[in-house]
Amino acid sequence: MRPTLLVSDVHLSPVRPEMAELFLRFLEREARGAATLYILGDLFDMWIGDDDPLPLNTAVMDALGRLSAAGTAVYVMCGNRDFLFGGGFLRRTGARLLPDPTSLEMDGVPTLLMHGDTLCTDDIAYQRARRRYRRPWVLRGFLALPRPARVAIGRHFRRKSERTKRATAPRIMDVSAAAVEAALRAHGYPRLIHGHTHRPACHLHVVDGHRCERWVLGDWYERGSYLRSDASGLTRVALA
Ligand SMILES: [Mn+2]
Repeated sequence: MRPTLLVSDVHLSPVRPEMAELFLRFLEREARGAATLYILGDLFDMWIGDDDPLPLNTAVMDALGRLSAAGTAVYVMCGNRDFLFGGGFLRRTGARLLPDPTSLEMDGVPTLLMHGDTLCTDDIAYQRARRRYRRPWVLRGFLALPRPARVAIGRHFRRKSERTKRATAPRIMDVSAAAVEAALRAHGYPRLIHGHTHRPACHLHVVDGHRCERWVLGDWYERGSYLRSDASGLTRVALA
């Protein structure tokens, strides 16, 4: 049986070319042997539409396309940095969009997949802003703008988000225990996998008497990592 691999928060950006190289190598090597690759959000640091001609974006889309064509099923969930994937991206990559949350069975274990930002319910300002800018008419209006305007707006929001991140207490930006418990309860336990917080770990939660695991994926700012699921369970693998 070929394994299932999961990554998130690769945050691909031309400012980190060595991480882009590492991710492209991961797609050519480790991911080739996988039955399924789940990308749980924030694959790109910024996605202003499928028509961005950035060489990095096209290289990654084509590498995902080759991976899909070689027989690995690729699923992409939107993150808070890249929630504007459209038909162009999906056709070129052969990937399928994965709703957030998605619950499925992974190697026999019922598992809930999320990006993770919706679990950070103590960050009230962020949740309010998220509801505002994810309205369908806002997204449609944004995508109708000329590309340079979208790039400028995207950069503005990225800078703003980095400023807020520095000014907000780390506890506020982590997931809330109540939101984790509610998600596990709503989806029938016992395992949740998410990214977003960049705090890789495996936490144990007891929810309504059920022992649950919460696996947090790591980011790819300084090194790469992924989770691998097979019949023996989940393992975290670090890339050099
Ligand atoms: Mn995120």
